[in-house]
This record gives sequence, structure tokens and C-alpha cells, in this order.
Amino acid sequence: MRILLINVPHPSIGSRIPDDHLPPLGLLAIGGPLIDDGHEVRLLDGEFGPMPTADIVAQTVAFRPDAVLFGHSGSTSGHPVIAEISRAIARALPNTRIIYGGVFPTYHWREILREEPHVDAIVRGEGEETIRQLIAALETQSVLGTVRGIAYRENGQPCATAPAIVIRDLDAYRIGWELIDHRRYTYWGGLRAVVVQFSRGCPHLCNYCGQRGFWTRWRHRDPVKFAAELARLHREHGVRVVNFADENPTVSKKAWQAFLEALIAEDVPLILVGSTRAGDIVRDADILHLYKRAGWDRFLLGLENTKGADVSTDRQAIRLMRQHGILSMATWVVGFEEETDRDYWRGLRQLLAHDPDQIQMLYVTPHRWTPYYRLAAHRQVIQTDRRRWDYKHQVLATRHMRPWRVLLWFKFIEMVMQSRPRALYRVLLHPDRRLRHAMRWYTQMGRRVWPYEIFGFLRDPLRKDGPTVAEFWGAAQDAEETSMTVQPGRTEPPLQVGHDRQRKVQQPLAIAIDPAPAGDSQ
Ligand code: B12
Ligand code: SF4
Repeated sequence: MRILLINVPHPSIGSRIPDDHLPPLGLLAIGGPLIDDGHEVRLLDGEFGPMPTADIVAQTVAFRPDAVLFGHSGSTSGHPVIAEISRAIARALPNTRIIYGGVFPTYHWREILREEPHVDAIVRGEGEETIRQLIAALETQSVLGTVRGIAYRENGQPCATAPAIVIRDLDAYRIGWELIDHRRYTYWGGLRAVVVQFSRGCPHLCNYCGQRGFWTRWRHRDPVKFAAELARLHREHGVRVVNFADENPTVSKKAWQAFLEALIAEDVPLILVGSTRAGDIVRDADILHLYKRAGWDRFLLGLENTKGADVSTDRQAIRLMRQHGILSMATWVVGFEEETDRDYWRGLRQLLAHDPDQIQMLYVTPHRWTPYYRLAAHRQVIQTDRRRWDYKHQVLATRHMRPWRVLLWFKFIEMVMQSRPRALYRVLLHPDRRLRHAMRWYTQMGRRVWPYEIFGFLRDPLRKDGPTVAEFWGAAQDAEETSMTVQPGRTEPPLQVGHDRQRKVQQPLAIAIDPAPAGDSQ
């Protein structure tokens, strides 16, 4: 089959502010297995430019694909753009199949299949094996109901098939790196870059996060093979920066140390950046020198209420990272219902005491598949443009503070944190040249984000009479999420096709049929 993967231009800060663009790992991850199955696969990356819809349609028509595949990592806020572009492509190429995957469609399949008749099928959960099966079924015109892990229409009604089986061996599916020209993709201020995943999932259960539900169980790639792949990307394609897509790559100290040692042995000058938990940094105090030798320059840490570590662990982690020459970027979430000026003041003081190198302020954004959604279901939505549900816009009203006041605090905290003497010293005079570059690059982006966000606040109308979260997005779906891991000893449920309306208890998104505990953690 001729298959076109489309990465649409995303309207968010993460896509529009930096001059850099990272490769769309999710699409490359499904592209590799499809190429290996003998399909002719291309990637059209609309983030460059950004490409107007008309150009994307014209290039798609020129390729004459049998199937067009959509997915975006900024999934919820990217959906309106995917809806618009996929509709336009379906109009131009009515016989081409439109397939959609990723986090948002995984959970919003019912609405999408009801409201967007041009979408033929949705892949739910991790896509590598499922897309192979789906394309094979389309090619041989088999019944789609036999393909696990998809949603489609049967007799005009949206329905989902049995959950896909969790991929046990992540090394069995390769990334379709040949789909990109590495010279186009950069990060960290113009350095050639890739996004990779060492592991999938997370064993923790933070209530606002959907990682555990989506990936089902924590798994990791073979540490030595993974290090070899990074080294190859450097040697053959000149890649300098590796951005880890893992939420929690360090869950297993044993596997992580094996990876660090393997990468050190490869002796490649890579810059590694990603996220981890403060508790894992403290746990790994004795091997942090290996982190640095392998190339780690920065970790993003969710502070206190966002990653479940306590305040002293957060502070200790930041201190340990500094001792080892690793930058800390702290995320701080605002917009909780009862917040007052006093909370912001306290938060600022706590951030100052933590003294992270960089901060990223975010607005709490309830996704329907997380337990937090139930807690926020009654809250009033003030931002009904779904493209703005990207953590960088206030989407929910708070009881005691008007949105302009929240924004003032948001910007004030950022300003204090980035312009205090210690931060300025690190930006201007950091003794480590690599880290000085990183600090300067981030500060430059911050300077561009500021007017963008303030202009956006003035431009985008906020609703005073908005719906509640439950009215806006519909019923909670965390039951679907929490039922995703099959307990040891339980067997695989039978394959069945059913319509969502008749189902009271949601079916799991994916099942793990291996009863071993997640990964080889700890
Ligand atoms: C790397 C990353 C980025 C990179 C993006 C690089 C790139 N070009 O993709 C950068 C830093 C630029 C970024 C920016 C943003 N990001 Co981001 N990002 C991530 C991160 C850390 C990893 C994403 C990833 O690559 N995962 C690994 C791949 C393999 O998984 P995947 O994309 O889900 O794909 C798999 C399946 O979903 C499925 N699949 C996906 N697409 C498709 C398509 C088809 C057809 C099929 C069949 C299957 C399929 O198969 C794939 C393989 O199994 C996640 C957090 C996380 N750990 O997941 C956040 C995350 C995806 N980002 C998020 C957000 C909000 C954003 C921004 C909107 C932030 C902002 N305000 O600017 C922007 C959006 C712009 C953008 N370019 O993505 C949210 C999305 C939440 C949501 N539900 O919408 C996440 C989940 C973070 C979070 N904790 O909430 N991001
Ligand atoms: S927020 Fe982080 S630690 Fe918590 S469940 Fe999500 S990925 Fe895991």
C-alpha cells in the first residue's frame, strides 16, 4: 500500500516559538514496521513553515496514497487541526483511507467516529503492531473486527475491538528513521536532534496523569542495543541532542545503569535531556557521575504536587544534579480551584528555596482519561477553544481569582525565577560552556514566549458563562484507564467486538498477558 504519514502544524508554543523542530517519534515508530512489511511509506511534516492546509492537501494528492495516517504528540490541542486537514484530504481523495492514532483519539474515539465521518479507523494505544494488522486487513479487505486495539464503524455505529496486547519486546519494532532527513530536525538551539524512548509507561499513579493507563505497564528496551542505536544516530547522521520521550526512564536502577555504562562505552559526545522523578535522582546519588559521563545535561522534574515526591526530596534532587553538572528544570502547576494570592506567594518562596536552574509554569488541564478529571468535572471551562488545551492556557475558572490575576502571578513568578541574581549568573557566566549554552537558549525562548502568551491572553476571548468540564468533554474515562493491567494469573479475555452504548464497564485499552511484574524494576 502507499501510505502517507502526516504531522500537522500544531498551534502551541512548543511548535511555534522555537526555530527547532523535533522528529515526530510516534509517526516514525509506526512507519518503521510498515516499511518492513513492504509498504511504500512517506512522511509529510507540516510543522515546517508551518505548511498551510492547501499545501498539505496538494502534496498529499500528488503522492496518491491509499491510506493517510494522522497522529500528533500535542494530542488534545492538535486534534482540531487534524480534524480540519483530514477533512480536506478526504474531500480531495474520497477513496483514500483516513486512519488516526495517538493519545487523544485513543480515548475520544466515540466522538470522533460520530462527528467525523471521513475518519475510517482509530488505533487505540501503542500503534506498532496494531497498525500492521489494520493495514493488512484493509489490504485484504478482511473484517476490521478481527483487528485488536482499533475503533471503527460497524453498521454506522462506533465500536471498539478487543484491547491490543501490550508489546513485550520493544526492540522488536524499529523506528523508521529513514523517513526523515536528519538535517532538518534540531533542538537545543540548532543542534541536530532526535526524540527516543528507552522505556514506556510508569508504575506510579499520579491522579492527573494518563501515562500508566496509556502504556499499561512499564517496560524498557535492551540497554545495550538502545545505546548502540543512539551511537549510530550520532555517527551516521550527526545527531547531537537526544530528547527522551519517556516520562520515567529511570524506574529500574539496574537497567538504567546498564544503559549509561553502554553509552559511555560507545564514547559519543551526545547531549541527553528528558524527564525523571526527584526520588529516582536521590536514589541514584551514587551513580549520578555516570549520568553526566553518558551526556545528561538536563532533567525536567515535576515538583511536589506534580510527581509525588516530597519537598525535601525535590530540593535534594536539584542539589545533587547541580553537584554533578546537570541542569534542573522544575515544572510548577497552577490554576487549582481554591488558589489565592497567598498560595502563589507561598509557591514562589518554595521555588526560590528549591533554586532550580529553569522553570516551566503550567496550567492544570484535566484530561478525561485521568482520575483528576472527576475532581474537576464540576469546574467551569473558560477556554472553549480546544486548540488552547495545551497546559499553557488557563482553561478552568478558579474560585477566588480572575484569569488576569492568575496570569499576572504566572508571569511574575517566571520573571522572578529567571531574573534573580543566581539565575542571571548561570545564564551569563556558567562555568560549564555546554550548560551556559543551554541556559542562554532557554532564556532566549522565554523572551519570545512572554509577548506571545500575553498577546494570546488579550486575543483569545475567555468565557464567563462557560460549561462545566463534564458538559464540555463528556463522561469520565478513568475506569477505562485503571482497568488496563491484567492481574497476575488472569488470562487474556476473549476477542469480542461491541458497541460502546451497551457497555457499562469500559474495556481495557491494552492487556498484558505476561504475569511477570512490570519490567525488572529496582
Ligand atoms: C517529546 C514530547 C514533545 C516534543 C515533541 C517532539 C515531536 N516532534 O514529537 C516537544 C517538546 C516539541 C513537545 C511539544 C508539545 N507537547 Co509534548 N510531549 C512529548 C513527550 C515527552 C513524548 C511524546 C512522544 O514522542 N512519545 C513517544 C511516542 C512513541 O508515543 P506517541 O507519540 O504517543 O505514539 C505512539 C502511540 O500514541 C501511537 N500513535 C501515535 N500517533 C499515531 C498515529 C497513527 C496513525 C497510529 C496508528 C498510531 C499512533 O503509536 C505510537 C507508537 O506506539 C510527551 C510525554 C510522554 N512521555 O508521552 C509529551 C506530550 C505528548 N506533550 C504534550 C503537550 C501538551 C505538548 C505541547 C502542546 C506543549 C505546549 N504547550 O507547547 C506541545 C505540542 C507541540 C508538539 N510539537 O508536539 C502532552 C499531550 C497531552 C495531550 N493529551 O494532549 C504530553 C502527553 C505531555 C503530558 N504529560 O501531558 N512535546
Ligand atoms: S506524573 Fe510522572 S510519576 Fe506520576 S504517573 Fe505520570 S509519569 Fe508517573
